[in-house]
Amino acid sequence: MPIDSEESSHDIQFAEDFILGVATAAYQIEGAVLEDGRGTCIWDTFSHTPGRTVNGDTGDVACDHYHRWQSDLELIKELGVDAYRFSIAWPRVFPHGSGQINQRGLAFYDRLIDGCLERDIKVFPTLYHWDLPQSLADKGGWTNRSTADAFAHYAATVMDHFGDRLDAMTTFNEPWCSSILSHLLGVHAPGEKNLDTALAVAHGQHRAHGLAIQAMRAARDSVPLGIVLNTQSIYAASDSERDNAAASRHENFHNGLFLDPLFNGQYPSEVVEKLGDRLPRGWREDLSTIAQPLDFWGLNYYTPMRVADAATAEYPATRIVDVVAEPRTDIGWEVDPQALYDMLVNLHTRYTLPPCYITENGAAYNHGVRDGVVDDQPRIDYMQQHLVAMQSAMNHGVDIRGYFAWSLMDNFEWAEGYSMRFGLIHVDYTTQKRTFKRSAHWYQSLMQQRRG
Ligand code: GCO
Repeated sequence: MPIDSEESSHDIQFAEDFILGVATAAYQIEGAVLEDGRGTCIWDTFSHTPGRTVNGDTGDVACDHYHRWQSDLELIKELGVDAYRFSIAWPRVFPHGSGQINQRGLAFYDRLIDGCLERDIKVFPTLYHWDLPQSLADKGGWTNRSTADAFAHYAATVMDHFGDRLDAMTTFNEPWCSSILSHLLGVHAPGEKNLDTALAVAHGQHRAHGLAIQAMRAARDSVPLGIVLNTQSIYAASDSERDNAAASRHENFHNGLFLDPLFNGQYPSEVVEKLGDRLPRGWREDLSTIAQPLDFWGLNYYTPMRVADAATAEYPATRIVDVVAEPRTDIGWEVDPQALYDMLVNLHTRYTLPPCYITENGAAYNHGVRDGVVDDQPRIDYMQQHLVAMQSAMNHGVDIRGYFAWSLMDNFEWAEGYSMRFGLIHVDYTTQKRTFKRSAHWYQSLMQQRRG
């Protein structure tokens, strides 16, 4: 069903308890990478490796949020949002991934979380937003089963310490990125290109997720727990039989490799048939640990994926193609809100899922400040269209409980460095000056309109 594109997001009647928020991630905004006992993570290593990021940008300083957290919380308060989604940096809590706890790391998140509560902002942390402690990476990272055990201990430690003040907690942010994009496609840290490693990392992260859910529930069973995925609508690049078959294979490999073990307690049968002998030994015994019941799941959505057949390549034997010219954002991602609707309804039909939060949605538009104003109308249009698509999916019966804009402010966009701006708030990285973009004022008005 086409979404009602005439509807404006200001017409959307959000339920009173529908959460509207903003999202960030530790390595993308905090900076202070050598401060207060923080250990090194794989993104420190990767971003300092020549050629890995645009302009050789690193997260060494980023938005200096580690020092500016109070004024940044004031900005979140000024936006009027209900909740703040951020990530806790594992290497701040356990500089080497396990062993000695870094009390100064815990203290930073005490300040941040207490600062949210003082401002009546709900707290939605993520445990792992890609900053794996380098010490663990040096011992095999997620391919080493002991890393999952260390993650579970980190999760239990965080829940023990902060659990009385959390509104939710998610284990992983986009495990597809921290397994496939990073170990098969080589784009993210550690920049490997090996299918066997990528599969072992994906499985290792799945097992870590399951162990962490068990450990956090044992520590405190009152906090809603979930995971954040970046499933995408996968479309065939043409109406040929080969491209349609390619889209089906890619659906299994891109989405099913994550959704199926987490929510069906098994890998897609096609993945087992084609790659089962390349999954880590004993993978079947881990499936029951992986498929822990969840209170919710998070969807990070930006753009669809269009694939064509790549017959000579190894499974899934697909290639991503750009067949739709416009509209695109400044990072080159196609703008297609219908694809958000399609995917939400498709997953709702095919899986038994817990309630959903849109944990990230936003766009890269690199408008600068002119006379104190950042006129980013395309970002307002993008968000408006996707909120309408989300509402249409909700009208179709999809249980969506909230929407978090990516991102609160411009930040380190991984391999793109600071060249791509996703923020509602502009950041001048030379002066660290924050400036509300027009989209921030628009989002603020959405909050005000909702509150009446
Ligand atoms: C992701 C990450 C964010 C990105 C954002 C834009 O979804 O990839 O969670 O860290 O910055 O999505 O790429």
